[in-house]
Amino acid sequence: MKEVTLIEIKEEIHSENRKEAVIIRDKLSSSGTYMVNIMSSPGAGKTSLILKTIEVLKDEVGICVVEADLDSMVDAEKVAAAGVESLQMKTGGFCHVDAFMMRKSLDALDLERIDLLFLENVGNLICPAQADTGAHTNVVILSVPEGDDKPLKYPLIFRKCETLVVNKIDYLSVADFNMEALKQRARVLNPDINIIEVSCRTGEGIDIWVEWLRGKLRS
Ligand SMILES: Nc1nc2c(ncn2[C@@H]2O[C@H](COP(=O)(O)OP(=O)(O)OP(=O)(O)O)[C@@H](O)[C@H]2O)c(=O)[nH]1
Ligand SMILES: [Mg+2]
Repeated sequence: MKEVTLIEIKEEIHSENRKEAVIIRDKLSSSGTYMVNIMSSPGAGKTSLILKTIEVLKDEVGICVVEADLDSMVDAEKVAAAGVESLQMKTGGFCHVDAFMMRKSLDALDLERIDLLFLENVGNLICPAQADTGAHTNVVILSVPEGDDKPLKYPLIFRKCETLVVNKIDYLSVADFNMEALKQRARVLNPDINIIEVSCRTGEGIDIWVEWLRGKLRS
């Protein structure tokens, strides 16, 4: 009988990715660029939150947005129309961004001019949670219409994020959504999680989000 050779591909890929992510974070830090990785399911409001942030911070700090999508330039064009540099990363079917993809994007950017770099990750609550992109902070957006049970179903992404933005709170009056239950479920997974409630439609809570970002940029 022959011996079976076992190669742990998944662990090897993750470990290579982690090393690359450390290199990216160092590179960003040395150019004074703070990177925010924004994750959510499709349509929760990633682009909307980025556009709202641009409205407030555009004249204060140098902003750039890396948009990751399976296909299309739709979101990058919205960012460009808002007067901010954007880069569209077509993942060609990949359901998340990893550090190697991020490295390619950074090579195309002049980091010296960028204080705040957003990555809008691919819309997906599962795969993006598994890869370190090199970002300084991870943000997850959950929108009210998605339901308050999502931390129970997709725990990893809630464990990996520093901040949970609950978007579309303008729907609260008509939705079957229990904010306290959501917060409690998120805190069981991640006791230090920072939770910010916003509506990108009405602008409610955006000041709190922007203040949190300003604090990060100062630190
Ligand atoms: N009512 C309401 N609608 C919102 C809010 N935020 C975003 N939307 C709408 O929700 C839809 C999706 O928002 P996007 O910002 O494109 O969501 P996304 O997460 O970037 O979507 P993908 O990039 O496709 O994953 C758009 O029609 C927005 O106008 C909000 O706070 N309230
Ligand atoms: Mg988008």
